[in-house]
Amino acid sequence: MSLNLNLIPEYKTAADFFRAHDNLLLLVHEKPDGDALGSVLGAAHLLQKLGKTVTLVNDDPIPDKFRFLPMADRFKLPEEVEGKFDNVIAFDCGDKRRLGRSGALVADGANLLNVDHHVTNDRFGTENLVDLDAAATCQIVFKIAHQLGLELDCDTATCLYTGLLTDTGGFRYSNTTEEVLLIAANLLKKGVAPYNIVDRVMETMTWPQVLLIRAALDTLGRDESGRIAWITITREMIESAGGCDEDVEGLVNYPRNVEGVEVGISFREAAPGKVKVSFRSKHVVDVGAIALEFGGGGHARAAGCTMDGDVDAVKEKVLARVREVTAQPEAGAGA
Ligand SMILES: [Mn+2]
Repeated sequence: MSLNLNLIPEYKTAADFFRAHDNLLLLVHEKPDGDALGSVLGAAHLLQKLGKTVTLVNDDPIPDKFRFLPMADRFKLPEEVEGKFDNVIAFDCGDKRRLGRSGALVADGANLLNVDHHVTNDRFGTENLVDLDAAATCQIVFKIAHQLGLELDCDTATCLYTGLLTDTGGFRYSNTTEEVLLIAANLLKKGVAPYNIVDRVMETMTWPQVLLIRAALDTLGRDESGRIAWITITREMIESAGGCDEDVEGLVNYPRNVEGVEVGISFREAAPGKVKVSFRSKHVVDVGAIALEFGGGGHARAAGCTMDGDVDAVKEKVLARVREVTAQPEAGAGA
C-alpha cells in the first residue's frame, strides 16, 4: 500500500530526537485515555526497537479496559521512580500542568520533546511536534515511525490503532480523514484485531456505567433555542451507581447527539466545589475557545475545563457564555 503522508518538518525533529537520546522518560496527561496510552506505548515499542531504555510514568493507574495494551504493565507511579530525567518525551498533552505530579521527574534544563495534536498546545517542549491536522497523537507516532523508516510489529500497531479508534470516536468524528483511514488500514495489515479492540475499549460497558447513563439522562436539559443541551452528574450519582469518574466519560455525547443541538455539555461534580465541564459541538461552535476562556482547553469540537463553584453556579455561568457564542451569526444560526 503506498502511503502518501503529510510530513511537516517537525517530524524530522522528532525522529532525530528519538535517535539522539537514551534513558528516556515517557509521559502523558493524567487520567490517560486511549490516545494518550496508545501513543506513548506505541512510541515505547519504537524506542525499544532503536535500542533505547524507556521509563513509563503516570499519576493515575491504567484503566482496566486499556490493560491489554502491550507494555501497559510497565507504567509506574511518580512516587515509584527515583531521580530526575534529562531526556523526556510527552505525548497527547497540551501543557505541562496536565503532566501532574509526574512533571516533577523532568530535570531542570532537560531535553523535552512535546508530541501532540491539541490546538491549545502551548509548545512547552524544548522541541515540539504539534501536528494540528492529526486526529490522534497515535497518528503522529505512526508518522514518526515512517520518518524513522521503522517497520511496525503487531504490538506497536495495536497500540496505535487503539488511539486512532478512540480519538475519532470509532472513525465517526469530523477528524476522520483519508490519512486516518489509510493508516488504520496499514495497521490492520500488521495483524491488528480490530473487533477485539473496539469491543474492549468502546463497546463493553460495566454495570455502574449503564446505571450512570440512566441517572444522567434523568437530568437532561435543553435551552429554548434547542441548540444547546446538557446533563449533570453529581458525586452522589456516581457513588450510588458504584462507579468512578471514568465511568462518566462519553456521556456528553447524549446531549450533543440530540437533533438540532449544536453544543452538548456535561457538568460533573469532580469534588465539592469543583466542576468538570465537557463540551462537544457538531458543526460550527468552537468549544475549544470557550473552554480556554474558562481555563481549560481542547479541540474545536471537543473540549473541557474544570471550574470552581457548585454545580448550579458553574452551569449558569457556562450556559450564559455558550448561549452568547451559539447565537452569533457565524455560529450558524438557522444553519
Ligand atoms: Mn489525543
